[in-house]
Amino acid sequence: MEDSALSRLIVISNRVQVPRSDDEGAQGGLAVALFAALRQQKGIWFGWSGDTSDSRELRFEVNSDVTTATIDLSEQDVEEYYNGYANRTLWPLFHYRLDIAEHERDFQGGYRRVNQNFADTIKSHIQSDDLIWVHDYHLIPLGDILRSKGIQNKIGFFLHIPWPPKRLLTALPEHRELVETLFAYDVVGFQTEEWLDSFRDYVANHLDATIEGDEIRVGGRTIRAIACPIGIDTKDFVEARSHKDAITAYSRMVESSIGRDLIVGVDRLDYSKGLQERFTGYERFLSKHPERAAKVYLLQIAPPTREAVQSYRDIRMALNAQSGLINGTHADIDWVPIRYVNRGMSRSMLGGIYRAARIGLVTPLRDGMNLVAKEYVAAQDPDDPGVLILSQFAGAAEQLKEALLVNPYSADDIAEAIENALRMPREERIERWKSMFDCIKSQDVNWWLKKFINEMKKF
Ligand code: GDG
Repeated sequence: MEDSALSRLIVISNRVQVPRSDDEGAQGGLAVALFAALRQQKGIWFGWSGDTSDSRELRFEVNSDVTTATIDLSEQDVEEYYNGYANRTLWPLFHYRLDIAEHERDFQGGYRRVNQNFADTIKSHIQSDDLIWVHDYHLIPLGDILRSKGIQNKIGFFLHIPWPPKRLLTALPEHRELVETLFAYDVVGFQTEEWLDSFRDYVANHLDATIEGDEIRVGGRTIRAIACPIGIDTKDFVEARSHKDAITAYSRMVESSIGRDLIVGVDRLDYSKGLQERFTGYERFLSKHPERAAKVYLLQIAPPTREAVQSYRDIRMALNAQSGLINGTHADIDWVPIRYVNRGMSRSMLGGIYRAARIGLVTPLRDGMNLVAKEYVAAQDPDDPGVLILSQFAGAAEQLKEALLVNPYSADDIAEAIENALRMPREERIERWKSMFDCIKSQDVNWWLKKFINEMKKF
């Protein structure tokens, strides 16, 4: 095998989506991070095109120096693999939502079939010295399937979402088979020490693993399991402050906020993001602090996602009702407490909006990392930064300790944090912001990429 410094990187993820700065919509942090990774290192990004058809053709394209290779999925694949096993079984279970996780054999079959199909399609394009990096819960068994087809390259896997505690995971009927497939990889990465601990706890108890430092041995295979928190392209985000859309968005926010403090939330419309609890917490704040009425407002940007799944349609309806009720109860003739925007903004506009906000309200009930928290910090004015209110259950809380950390289930906690943030003196805001900014600057997306790839090379 040649020196892996010269290796190509083959990134495999569910969706391939080349981000553009003028894109309006939640591309998700994964797409932005993977694109940045591939711009650094020559390679191919392989995955689903997002289109549905019965074609099995692999299409290559080059976009901004990144080669993408995509395939379509059939309607049945989308239903069973994507809407089914990925988004109705694994996503809720890994976000501690046992109550809505569905367990259907058809979903499991579709998941296996699409993973097989990915492996069959990519196999002939793999060269002997390529590094292969598989991403996220959609593709857990892919490495194992590639090994069964004779692929001996170094293969890494990174999980973008939380790893649940072992008692929760055992609710998945095929938990053991699924976790065993992870031992086909060389390196398995998690966002935080907490998710890594849960993984180690599971394999020690259910797979009789031998654990020595980062190395975990099960049967005849040893993997390195590490915590490797994903970052944002901090430099790019800071530079984007001067983009004309960012400046326009900033001015629009400042002009429409006169005399009012802006609190901002930006999330894909997903039950894991804690939007209902956030609205309840904000309403508690309004009720406890009538003197703040008309002096603040919450801008919640929440582009809908995964609308083929019922639980996502349910949360959308619930939030429409809840925001309407809060506005109906508290609004005045010249003030609405919540501006609830159900569509995406361009990334540059988001930068301007974050910057104009006195508070970034990021309160997921459970989140692998949460990049919005980091983007909010990156966008702030160093001389007069806003305050980040962050859920203690977001992976980002392990790094951003100077945020105001809250329990997102507690309306009182959220209400109190909002009041504390509004009262926080400038010196304290600067001090907290500086230490968070140092963290996202040193542990940015390039740091994450290098750290993971170096782990693969260590083997
Ligand atoms: C998964 C994990 C982990 C949102 N609204 C708009 C928009 N966004 C962008 C944000 C941010 C991204 O989407 C969301 O990233 P998050 O990290 O917050 O959440 P997930 O999509 O759930 O991502 C998560 C991540 O993977 C990476 O590992 O952090 O825990 O769940 O970049 O800015 N972008 C645009 N318009 C919007 O309206 N352009």
